[in-house]
Amino acid sequence: MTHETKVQQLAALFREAGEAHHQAFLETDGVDPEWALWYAEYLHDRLAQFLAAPITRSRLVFCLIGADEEHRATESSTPWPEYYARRFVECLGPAEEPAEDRLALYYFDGCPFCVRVLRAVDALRLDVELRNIYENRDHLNELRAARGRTTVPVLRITSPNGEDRWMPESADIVRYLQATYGQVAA
Ligand SMILES: N[C@@H](CCC(=O)N[C@@H](CS)C(=O)NCC(=O)O)C(=O)O
Repeated sequence: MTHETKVQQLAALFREAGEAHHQAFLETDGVDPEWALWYAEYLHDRLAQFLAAPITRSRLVFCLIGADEEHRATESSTPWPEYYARRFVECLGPAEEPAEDRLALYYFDGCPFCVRVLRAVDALRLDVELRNIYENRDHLNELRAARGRTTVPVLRITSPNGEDRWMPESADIVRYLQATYGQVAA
C-alpha cells in the first residue's frame, strides 16, 4: 500500500469514527470533553492494519490530542480526518522505502527530550542531519512553518520523491527509528 493510499484509508476511518461519535453524542450535538477516550476505544482494533507495531489505548489518546492541537495550531485548511490520518501515518506507520529516506533532526542543546532521540540515533548508527534551531534561524523558521510551533525534537523525513514528513514527540521518534532501522534499548 502506498503512503497516500494509507492516508486516504485512514482518513476514511477517522471520518467513520467521527460519524459514530456524533451518533453516540446526539443529545449534546457531538460535544464530549472526553472525546479522545471515546475515539481511542473505537479506533484501537480498527487501526492495527495501518501501524508498524501495536499501540495502547493510552498512546492513542495522546496521539489524538496531539493531532487535534497541531491541527488548531497550524490553522490548517486540511479537513481534520485527512490531517489526523497524515499525522498518524507519519508518526506510527512504517515507511515505504525507509532506506532511501533522508533524516534531519530539529533540536537544541540541553533539551532532554532531544537527548533521548540523539541516544537512539547514536545506538542505531543512523545518518541523521542535526539541525540546531538556535544556531540556525532557517531551521527554526522551517520548523515553525511546517508545524505552527517550535517544540523540539522533530524528525523530518524526506522521501526520494521530495515529500516531507514531520514527526514530533521524542517517544514516537525513537519508536519509529527502532521499528524502521533496528531494535535497540534507548
Ligand atoms: N512531549 C514532547 C516534549 C518536547 C518538549 O517539551 N520540548 C521542549 C524542549 S526539551 C521544547 O521544545 N520547549 C519549547 C516549546 O515547546 O516551544 C517530546 O517528548 O518530544
